[in-house]
Amino acid sequence: MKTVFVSIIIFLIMSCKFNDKEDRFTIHSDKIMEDKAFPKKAWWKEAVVYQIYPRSFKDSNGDGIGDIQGIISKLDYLDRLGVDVVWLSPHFDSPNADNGYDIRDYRKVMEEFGTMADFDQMLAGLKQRGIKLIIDLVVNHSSDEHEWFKQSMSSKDNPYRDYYIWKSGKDGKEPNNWPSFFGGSAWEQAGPDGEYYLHYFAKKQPDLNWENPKLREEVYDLMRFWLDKGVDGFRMDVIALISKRQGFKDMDSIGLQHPEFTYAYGPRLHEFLKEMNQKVLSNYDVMTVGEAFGGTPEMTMELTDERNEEIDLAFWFDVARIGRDNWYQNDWSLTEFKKLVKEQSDVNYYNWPTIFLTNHDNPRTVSKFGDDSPEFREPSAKLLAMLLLTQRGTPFLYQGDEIGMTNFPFASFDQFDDVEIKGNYAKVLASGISPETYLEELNQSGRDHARTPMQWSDEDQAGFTSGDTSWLAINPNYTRINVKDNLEDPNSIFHFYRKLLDIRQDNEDLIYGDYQDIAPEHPNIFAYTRTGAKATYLVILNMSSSQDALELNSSYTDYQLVIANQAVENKLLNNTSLKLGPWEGRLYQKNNTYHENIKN
Ligand code: ISL
Ligand code: CA
Repeated sequence: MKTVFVSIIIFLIMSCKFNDKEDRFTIHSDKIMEDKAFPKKAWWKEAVVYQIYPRSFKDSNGDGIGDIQGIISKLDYLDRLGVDVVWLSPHFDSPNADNGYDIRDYRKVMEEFGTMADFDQMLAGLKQRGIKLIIDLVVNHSSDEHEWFKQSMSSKDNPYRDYYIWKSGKDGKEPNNWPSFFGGSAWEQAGPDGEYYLHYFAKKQPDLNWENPKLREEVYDLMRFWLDKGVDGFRMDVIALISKRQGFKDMDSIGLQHPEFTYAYGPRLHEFLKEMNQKVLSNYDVMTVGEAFGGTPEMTMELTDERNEEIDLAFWFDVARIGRDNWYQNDWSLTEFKKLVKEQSDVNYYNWPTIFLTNHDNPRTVSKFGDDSPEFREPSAKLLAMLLLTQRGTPFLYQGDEIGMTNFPFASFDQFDDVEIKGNYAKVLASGISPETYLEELNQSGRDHARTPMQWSDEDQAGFTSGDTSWLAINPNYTRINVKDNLEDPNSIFHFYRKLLDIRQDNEDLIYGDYQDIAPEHPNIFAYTRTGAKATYLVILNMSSSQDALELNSSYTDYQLVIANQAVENKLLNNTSLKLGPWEGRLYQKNNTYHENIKN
């Protein structure tokens, strides 16, 4: 009996699999779906996010500094591109010790950026276009010019004293050997009683004391202030650092090399985030994404597992920062990169990945992951767009990447603005690195690369400002790399992003489908599939500046070409050995239809 039953099953499968009628079906039984249990849908899983660094996006009043009216003047541009969410880097009142990541008043708009009326106009303008807005929540630290800190510093028994972290020195020195990320000690002496306050970042960024329930309530209040204005969520700055290890013990030499592992994922992090979710976030339909460097993928998933009710998404930096050791950019291999992408995407049913290759703290995507030479900048920028927009997870794009903006040619240190670069200068030289070497390394890894003003046209100042200077030098290549030329050229990087955004938003299986790297060991080609209920997609990316080939097994036939960054002769994939040109990227699709009757 059993053999009869088995042979029926085999017959069924064989007959279906090789049935050459139009309505042939691939075995896409419920079994696959049960195993993978279709992820729970959410708008923030389907959205593509575009990060704006307001200081560098668009200046409307000629002072050389980007502002909110400048953003408002470009809302139609964002709408045309087709992004769903804008992540706005800090827009709050700040002395700009760290370009807004040092907040002086959480309920006021930075003067250079405009007024609260401007902010409300921008928010309304985005909503009219169906674009959501998430803002930057910077609550690991504030500015030292915040009223809370002025009070806290004034005396030991001031009611705001414990809004920050104060310790007595030890043997006339800092309380312990913890370093700041921005050079020097993480402790600074201040106030009438000679105590030290903690600052993981610049001296002007004192860390807030999350052990203090009153401080936590202040944070929840300011979150409600912006959510009640209609903001759709938060990107949470260095959120994994808010719980401090209360022993404040000295670090050993290993810890000192990578302080982020000592600073991140402290003992009460999950407790604080659960409280924040319970008291604030759970009352709104919002999206939250935490900046979570300093942990493993498993630790990151602890933050975003929906059963834990903490935050929705997290940035895990091992992909975007591959090869990085502080400011050093070491070589890396594509196979290593693909392993990290798999780790990032291998989340369980209750998690959802983020996909990003840069942000305002990192070099330009095409310069680090592509080839920004005149010959290959365009094809490689388009190929990277395919990578970002066909992966499983929420893609985060960074302003300027949609036109292939490149790193800036820094020729001297005085061209840098970044407090992290300046703060580490003395420490780097003291370690025996020459200024030339540091400059060379920073020309690969410096944060200012991503902060040079947006290049809108080939006019003066790249159309960024009507003034004759801008707060940070504009890349001299703006005459050939700018939005205006991109909009006018149907084959531009911009229009390629726009088409890919359309394709992604129209094909649910590109969003929710399973991810499978089908050539993990290939040294130059990144090839993977995305398999969903209706269709299987095949993405083939030659991430090298030379021609290469990929052997596919015979199951990859009858795939239709959807889009490619270079002309492709045969739109139907029916041979199994593929030759790809330098930086050639292709997206194929095969529809999986299956008979309803087969299921019962
Ligand atoms: O990696 C870093 C520390 O070694 C920095 O590039 C960066 O500061 C870190 O990723 C944290 O970034 C966030 O917090 C900083 C701010 O300077 C960054 O711009 C922000 O993204 C302090 O608020
Ligand atoms: Ca301005």
